[in-house]
Amino acid sequence: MTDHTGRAKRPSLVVLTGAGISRESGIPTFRDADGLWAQVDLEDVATPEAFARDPERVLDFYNARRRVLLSSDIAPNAAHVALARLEESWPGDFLLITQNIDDLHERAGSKRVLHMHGELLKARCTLCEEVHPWPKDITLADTCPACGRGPMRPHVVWFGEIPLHMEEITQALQACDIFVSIGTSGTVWPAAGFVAEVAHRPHTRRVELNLEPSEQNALFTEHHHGPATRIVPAFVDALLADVRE
Ligand code: BJW
Repeated sequence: MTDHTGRAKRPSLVVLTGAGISRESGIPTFRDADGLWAQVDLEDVATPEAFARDPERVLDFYNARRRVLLSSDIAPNAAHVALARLEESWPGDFLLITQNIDDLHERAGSKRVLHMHGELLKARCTLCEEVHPWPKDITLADTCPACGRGPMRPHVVWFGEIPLHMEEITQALQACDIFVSIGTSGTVWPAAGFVAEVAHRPHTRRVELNLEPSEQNALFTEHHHGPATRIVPAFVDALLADVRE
């Protein structure tokens, strides 16, 4: 249903977030100069082949990141909080898709969150594939609490693996009126292609909020560049004012 200007009355909103939204909370991104891929080779830690070759190295990488995430100095920032407020007040359908494996959106109060690259605080059985809450280190000696047999792996999506929740994501993208991308370089697929998927419908509003123009910059209809803690709350205020008009 649309109003007299042709705008949807209860617009459907999809938000995609990446590592940039959590950087000001103290969690490093991947591809910035101080990012994780400047310290370790992704081929050594973020592929199924790496896990098969040297599981201890891969477990160490994720165990260290899990300990950082659970340390007392990590907390959601103003951008996470603004998105939770947006979901709470939004009059239409709302979906938050995150590429991040941290739980800062949930800690800020977001409810409808899909972690397409998995979750750091969960572990998955390599045999029965059951997923379990796992707020501690994963070791080679750990076995699956469900089947009692399988060694455990981080519940994350490595290169060459299929991201999670793709059916639900595709449906939401097909129905959305507004697509907002926050803090992602737009270099990792399929997330990098979401803006192109919604751009097939020319009237979809496509907003990029990022420190700098991303790889997909040209496909957005609107750009706001700067740190997430500044530009996300300001954008959320403006968007909510707009739908209340
Ligand atoms: C700020 C900020 C601040 C900083 N405020 N902003 C050739 C061509 C095309 C595709 C491929 C290809 N070869 C292989 C592929 C596919 C491959 C891929 O994309 N490779 C590319 C590298 C080319 N993709 C896959 O393999 C995926 N699977 C797949 O495609 O399966 C096939 C399939 C799909 C769909 C249906 C059916 C089948 C799996 C990808 C898995 C990605 N995994 C990782 C690691 C695991 C989780 C973890 O360890 O945390 O996920 S890689 C890493 O990159 C992580 C991230 O989620 C992901 C995206 O990174 P993100 O979030 O964009 O971070 P950065 O660092 O890149 O960018 C941060 C941005 O923030 C920057 O722009 C900054 O400027 C900005 N920023 N500070 C605002 N304060």
